Amino acid sequence: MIRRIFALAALGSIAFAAPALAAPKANTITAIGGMKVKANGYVQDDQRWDADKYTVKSGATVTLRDKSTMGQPHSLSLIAKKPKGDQAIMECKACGPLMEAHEANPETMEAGKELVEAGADGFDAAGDSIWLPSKGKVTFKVTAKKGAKLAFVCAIHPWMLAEIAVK
Ligand SMILES: [Cu+2]
Repeated sequence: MIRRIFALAALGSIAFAAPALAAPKANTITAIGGMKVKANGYVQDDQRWDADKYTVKSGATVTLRDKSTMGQPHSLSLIAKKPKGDQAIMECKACGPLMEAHEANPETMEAGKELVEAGADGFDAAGDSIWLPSKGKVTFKVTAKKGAKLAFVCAIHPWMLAEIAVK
């Protein structure tokens, strides 16, 4: 009986030892996830960034990659403040103007303008935005000062909200 309990305890520890989500690669932000549809049930779109918060040094170049599976583009767009609550998130007041600034074509989902600079050069102000084509890889420079917190959204999938902490 004692032996059996030990065996169960060992199994339990194996379950707990399952690998946690790998930490994102330094200076890299990746779009991941896809969509699941249940007939007469739901649509579950879990396209997302691979972390909620990234820490990047002021002046660093960040690589943005798409590894999501729906064949859709994304954008990394700085916003003044992360919206709170389902409705505010889905309404995404910033998203329409961001799509316009990118000269996005809603039919082809291509951007006429891949980089939108709102403030000074580089990413430091709300409205700075870069387009990430499906399966693409682009880079941008974080020029905000140390201590800044840059909230960002994907203008196409407004629940893709995360933050860059500048160190
Ligand atoms: Cu997106």
